[in-house]
Amino acid sequence: MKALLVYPEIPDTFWSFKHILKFIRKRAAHVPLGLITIASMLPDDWELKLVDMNVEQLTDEHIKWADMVFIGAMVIQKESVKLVASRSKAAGKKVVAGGPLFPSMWNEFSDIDHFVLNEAEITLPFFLADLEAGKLERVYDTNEKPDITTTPLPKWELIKMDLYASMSVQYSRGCPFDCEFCDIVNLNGRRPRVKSSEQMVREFQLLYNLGWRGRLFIVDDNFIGNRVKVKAALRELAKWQAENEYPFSLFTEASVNLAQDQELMQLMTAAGFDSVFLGLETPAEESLKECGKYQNTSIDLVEAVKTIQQNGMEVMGGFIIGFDNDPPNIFDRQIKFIQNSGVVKAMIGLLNAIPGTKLYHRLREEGRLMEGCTGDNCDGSLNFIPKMDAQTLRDGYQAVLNHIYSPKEYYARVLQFLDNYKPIRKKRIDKLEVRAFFRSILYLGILDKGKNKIYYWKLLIKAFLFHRRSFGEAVSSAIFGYHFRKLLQK
Ligand code: B12
Repeated sequence: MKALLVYPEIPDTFWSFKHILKFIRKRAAHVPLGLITIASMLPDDWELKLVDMNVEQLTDEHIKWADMVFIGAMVIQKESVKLVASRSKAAGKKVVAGGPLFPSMWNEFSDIDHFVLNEAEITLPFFLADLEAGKLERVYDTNEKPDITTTPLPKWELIKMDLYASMSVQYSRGCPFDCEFCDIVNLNGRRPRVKSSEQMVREFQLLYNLGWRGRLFIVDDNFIGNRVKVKAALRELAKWQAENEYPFSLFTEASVNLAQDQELMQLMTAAGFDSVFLGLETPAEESLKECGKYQNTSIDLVEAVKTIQQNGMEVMGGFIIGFDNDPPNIFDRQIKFIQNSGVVKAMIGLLNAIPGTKLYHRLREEGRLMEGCTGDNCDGSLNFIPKMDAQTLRDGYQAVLNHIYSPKEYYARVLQFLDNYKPIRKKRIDKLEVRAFFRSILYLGILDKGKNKIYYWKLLIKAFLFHRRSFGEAVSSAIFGYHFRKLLQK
């Protein structure tokens, strides 16, 4: 069997970091971990090829080569999935699909023959057994949540590592919280399931042996969902990182209660974490309650961000506008909230009702749901009728983006962050970063518009004089600012 694994195109979004990639000569920020994980679950005697359309083109030759085309995707890749499926179908190939896009939307894809839904550790063996027996069904599904200590190591040899800015490893699945807009409760459940510490060390060692050095994304829903177990794993990973001279700088996603656990923050930085993404969402307490994000109501969110920064990790934040309870002054409040927190990389989105979420079901019951969830929370689209006038909401949202990503406010936020950030160890500067630095001088210090150049040089000088240990963060923040300006300002 010749199986072609295809990862469809992700449009230019907040997370694609497309405008940054030219600074570091990479084609994509992240690897398709789901696909290379299922690749290890396919029979040993199958021939496999992977095409990640974010780093290379899917050609007719690729499709012609295959007996079966396997597609993995999340909502944002929906349009590209349809094109890949129809091209494969037209070439007479069987098309199989899995990944977070499909559990709640599989019946929208008529060109896909078989769906292997939810976690493949459970559903893929049934598909493979039926394939062997020659009696395939259209949908393979389960409510069961597998023990991920049995998940195999990803098939990294399918990935052209040089083309990516970071690699990915997963430690846990599931999140104990139950936020109304999030898909995780449905997909991965509320009881966090974790890998063993030894398994994590094996995953790190494999990437190290394959020559990877640099950024490593721990792609968990909430890395600190099981605090006892994660602390044990972090002790092992810290030991491994120290023995190998910290080859990987780690980042992940977590809940805001991280700020209340000093030991956990220390263990994370000891293991090499230098940044963490938090769902901060909104300063409006009534909106936090509305979406069930109670964990954010019992804590001062701005202080929590500062505590984490002081403990050696940059905080990236997710913010949402468009809750039913958002007051009319939400736009100004979000601006102040973001500026005060010093969250440089602030992902501000309009609320999206992703199919399958509790929010989606509530809005449908209330007759407020509209067609067309793009999956991109930063494209200004709405797939429901908001309580606030829709145009006021869109205009206000765009005004927030224009304000916080204006060079003046953005660079002020970077300085605010540098004032507060206490890096634990000096950043390793590699060839890639030196190249990015020189390119930033060219694009931001020479070719950028008048005033923007001044902000850039002011930042570099201040960082050099007062924040020398964080100089790398200052440069990379300036580069990220360029991506956000290009993408989000109108
Ligand atoms: C890493 C990650 C990203 C990375 C993507 C990296 C990449 N190259 O894909 C980045 C940071 C770019 C990202 C961005 C976004 N993401 Co994201 N992301 C994740 C995260 C945390 C982990 C994904 C992962 O690698 N998991 C590890 C692998 C092993 O698991 P998996 O992919 O689910 O694969 C398993 C099964 O799904 C299945 N499977 C997967 N593929 C295939 C293929 C076949 C053929 C088969 C048979 C089976 C199969 O088998 C695997 C083993 O069980 C997930 C949450 C999660 N736990 O999955 C959210 C998640 C996928 N993201 C989500 C969302 C909403 C987004 C954003 C829209 C967020 C936003 N608000 O802007 C953006 C959109 C993209 C963009 N560019 O802007 C949603 C998707 C919802 C949906 N129904 O599609 C998720 C589920 C999180 C959530 N809270 O709801 N994301």
